[in-house]
Amino acid sequence: MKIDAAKVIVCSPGRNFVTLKLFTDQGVTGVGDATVNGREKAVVAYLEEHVIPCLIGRDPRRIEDIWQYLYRGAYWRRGPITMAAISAVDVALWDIKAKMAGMPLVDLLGGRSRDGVMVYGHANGADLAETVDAVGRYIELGYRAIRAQSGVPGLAKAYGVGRGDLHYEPAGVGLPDETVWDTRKYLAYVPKLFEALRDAYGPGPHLLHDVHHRLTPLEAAQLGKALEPYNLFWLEDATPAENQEAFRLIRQHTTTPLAVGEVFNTIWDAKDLISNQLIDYIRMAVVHSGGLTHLRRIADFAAVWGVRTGCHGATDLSPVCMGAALHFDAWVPNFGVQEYMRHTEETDAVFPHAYYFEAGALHPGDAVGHGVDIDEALAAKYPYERAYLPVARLEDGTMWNW
Ligand code: KDG
Ligand code: MG
Repeated sequence: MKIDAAKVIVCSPGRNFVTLKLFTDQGVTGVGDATVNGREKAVVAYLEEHVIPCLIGRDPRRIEDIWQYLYRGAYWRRGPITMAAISAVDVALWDIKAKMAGMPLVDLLGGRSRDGVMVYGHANGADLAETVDAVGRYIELGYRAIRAQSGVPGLAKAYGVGRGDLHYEPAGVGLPDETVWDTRKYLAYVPKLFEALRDAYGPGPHLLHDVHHRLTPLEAAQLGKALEPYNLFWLEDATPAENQEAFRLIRQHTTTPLAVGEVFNTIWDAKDLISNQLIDYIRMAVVHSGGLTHLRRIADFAAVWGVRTGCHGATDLSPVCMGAALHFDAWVPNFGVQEYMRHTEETDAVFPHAYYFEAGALHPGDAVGHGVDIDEALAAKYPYERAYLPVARLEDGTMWNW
């Protein structure tokens, strides 16, 4: 059996997606997501110029060998572009293997460990009252876990506050939007938000919050401590994690559970955080961490240290990534939660999928493979548009972490 062709499809049904489709001489095809938000064309070139020529003629059943060939063989290892390209190949190959076996992918991974995958939705509002209402709407929709983000008094824009109730999309067409950040205003406000949420909805719902890399380790420790009375499910990306050791300081001061990892690419980015038990949830996504082959290893390593998974699932991760993630989540023994930020109707139409939402959980469905495809004719109607994530500056103009 041979891979006899490969195609990279770029489309923008509301936002940009990069999809790899692999073809075999036996007529079985597989698809993988290769989207890196705001740097899409870099992955396209990496795949087209450097990966696909090495794939043609290879046996698609040899997933491990192809993974090692692309990782070790590049010499210049790791990084988001390389690992997204490897992931796209890996997920397409698992899709092909599961289709050949006539099984949903979860059955190849070891079978289901649970009936549904608990997801958290994104509630947000321009102010405290709007955010409290938005959380209530998610509870009515059946969500058991909800991320709450709110506009901050005195700041014109805040991370996580979107344009509508059920959709939040940070990337914008054109050059990067500039936003202004002030840590003191934020820190004074967030505990009030979670106090109001617990007053309104009691101890039942799991509540989550994403700091989005904005704080220093000490400020993160202060926030974690201030939020302890409200029993968060997790506090995410409290400080930038290039320096894994930075989380030790946060950990020493608070028992609020910590989640990190959406921007990580390999096990090496998380090794110290996990083995020193500095975090509770590892957020790496199928698309940005080398696919299922690598993510499985990270999850097994995390299980040794009592760390659970909480895969990134923002809208820039395409339905192909979501499909693969749900098969992984349904299997992985140390599952925590899966992020679910709904795609638009246009995106859902371009990527027909077997997964569905029911009672606060996503279900991968019973289709063979990972259950997600791309409608190429429809995709062609939505050409690529250059788009970027926003950037952040402090009030005096200094660049900060968005
Ligand atoms: O591309 C960046 C987004 O995926 C990110 O800003 C979303 O932080 C995010 C989250 O937790 O979903
Ligand atoms: Mg995040």
